[in-house]
Amino acid sequence: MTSTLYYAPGACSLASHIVLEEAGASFETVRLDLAKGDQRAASYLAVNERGRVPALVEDSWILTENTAILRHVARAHPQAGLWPEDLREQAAADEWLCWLSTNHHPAYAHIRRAERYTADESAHDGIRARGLDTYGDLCTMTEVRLSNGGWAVGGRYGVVDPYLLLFWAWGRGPACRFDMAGRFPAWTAHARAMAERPAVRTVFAREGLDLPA
Ligand SMILES: N[C@@H](CCC(=O)N[C@@H](CS)C(=O)NCC(=O)O)C(=O)O
Repeated sequence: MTSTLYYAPGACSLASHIVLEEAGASFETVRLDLAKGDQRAASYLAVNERGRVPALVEDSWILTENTAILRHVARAHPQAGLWPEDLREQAAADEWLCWLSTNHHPAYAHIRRAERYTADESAHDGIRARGLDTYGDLCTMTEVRLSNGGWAVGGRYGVVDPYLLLFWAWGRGPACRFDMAGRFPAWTAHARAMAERPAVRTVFAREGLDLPA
C-alpha cells in the first residue's frame, strides 16, 4: 500500500506527520504552501474539497481531519503501541483529541484567521486579541492536566502526545509568542521529551521547524 500525506510545514498536519513516522508507516509526503494558496489549487481540492491539510491518501482512499488520521494510523499500526489497549485509556485518548481539536485549534484560528469570523475588518484586531486570551487560557488548562509529568495517557507515549506538541509549538510561534517554559513548565518538559524522539526529529527536519529547546 502506498500512503501519501499532504501537509504544510508547522500546520496542524504536523501531528499526523509525526504519528505516521512513529508508526513506522511507509508513506510519502506532499508539501503545500498555505501562504501561496496551494490548498485551493484544483489538484488539491480533488484530494480534499475543503482545501485544508492534513489529508492522507492510501491507494485511492482519502482520509481527512487530523484526529481521524491520528486514530486511523495509530490503530492500523498496533505494533507501535500508539493507541492504548485499555478501554478507559482509549476513552482518555479520545477525550484529549476531541478537546484539543474543538478548543485549541479554533482558538488559534481566531488569532491567525480573524477574517473567517467577520467580514468587518475593523473587528479583526479584537477577534485576534480574544483568540490570544482564549488560547492562553487553554494552554493553562493543558498545563494543569500535564502537571503530573510524563505522557498524556496511561504513562505511555501515544497518539495524543504529537498532537499536544503541535499546540505547544503554536504557543511558542510568531502568532502567540508565549513564554512557554515560564508559563507552562510541565508542557514544556513534555515538548522537550518529544524533541528527543527520533521520529519527531525527522519530521521537524523535514518540515524545517526548530525543535523545542
Ligand atoms: N478540522 C480540520 C482543520 C484543518 C485545518 O484547518 N487546517 C489548516 C492548517 S492548520 C489549513 O489547512 N488551513 C488552510 C486554509 O485555511 O486555507 C482538521 O482538524 O484536520
